[in-house]
Amino acid sequence: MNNYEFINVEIKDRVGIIEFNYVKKLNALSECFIQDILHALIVLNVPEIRCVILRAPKGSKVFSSGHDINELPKTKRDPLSYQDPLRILTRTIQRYPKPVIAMVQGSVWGGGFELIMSTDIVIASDKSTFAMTPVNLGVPYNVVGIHNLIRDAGLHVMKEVIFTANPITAEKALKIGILNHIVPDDELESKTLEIANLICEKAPLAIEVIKEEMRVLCEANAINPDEFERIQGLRRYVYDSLDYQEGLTAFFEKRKPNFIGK
Ligand code: LCV
Ligand code: LCV
Repeated sequence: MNNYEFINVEIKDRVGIIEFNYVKKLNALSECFIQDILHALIVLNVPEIRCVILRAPKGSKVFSSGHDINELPKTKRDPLSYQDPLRILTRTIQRYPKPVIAMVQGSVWGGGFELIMSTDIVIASDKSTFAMTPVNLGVPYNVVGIHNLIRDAGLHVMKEVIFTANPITAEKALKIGILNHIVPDDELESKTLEIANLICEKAPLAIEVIKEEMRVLCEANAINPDEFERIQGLRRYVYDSLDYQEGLTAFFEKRKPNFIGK
């Protein structure tokens, strides 16, 4: 079960636990890391497993530093296209026939924020923080990603979270509906397992169909094809912009970006 390079998988009763083991890259959502998670989700999709937990190692300072910025295309390509590894992972989690619980410790950044938003239940340490960062890099976040973000939390709050890229506290994240529970670090594992084990006692087929009903209903948004293509055109203008290149370059040069709106 544990022939993975970037995760450790453990089974506790009927709970499958996927622990990140990519700390050297601060659990950045690199393709190789995501491939391991996707493979483990397939392996854990058996009747005797009733719930899956995604977690960082105990005591983690960073739950996930978000997209691996090295893997973002330099320009002239959508940085968040349908086949992007993170897009595949969020879709897989949302369609996964068992509840997926994010057990969060440490700071959550960018794509990591969307990753936890794609899970079903989020239980976090009271010291964790959450930052949505596309405007730090000049990234035109994609339509599905934005929908994942604004669906659960109010629009005004999410606009401030995204437009300022300021990390928010666990308390604030709980208040706006991003988190289900916040607990002290030393209670995080027991609280998460308590909820996971309660789910394991319930009817799995009913859970599976109700989860899928909720996904379908939440995604039942009428957006006409012309509007969608118009937005894609606007996004292309952004990821072809000098600002997008400046955002990436500034990150690698470890300096503040100087955005000029072109
Ligand atoms: C590649 C990294 C990363 C990283 N990728 O350690 O949502 S969107 O649109 O923005 C989407 C595109 C997205 O998710 O973009 C990524 C958003 N992520 C962030 O903004 C977080 C960026 N990272 C940080 O702010 C810091 O690294 C944190 C606070 C996570 C940890 O700070 P700490 O001082 O502990 P360093 O910053 O020194 O990072 C250690 C090494 O990891 C690299 C970083 O460049 C550094 O590399 P070097 O050792 O070569 O200097 N690194 C960190 N995050 N997402 N590489
Ligand atoms: C028939 C009952 C019921 C009852 N039907 O008194 O949402 S869904 O999908 O689940 C949907 C299908 C639905 O709404 O399903 C029903 C969900 N309801 C429940 O799970 C509540 C089940 N009931 C209880 O937990 C207890 O009865 C409560 C806490 C409501 C009351 O407890 P109390 O000790 O005061 P009893 O449990 O002794 O119930 C008295 C009698 O009423 C029956 C129960 O089986 C018992 O019958 P007997 O006297 O033959 O032992 N009863 C209770 N609820 N929904 N019958």
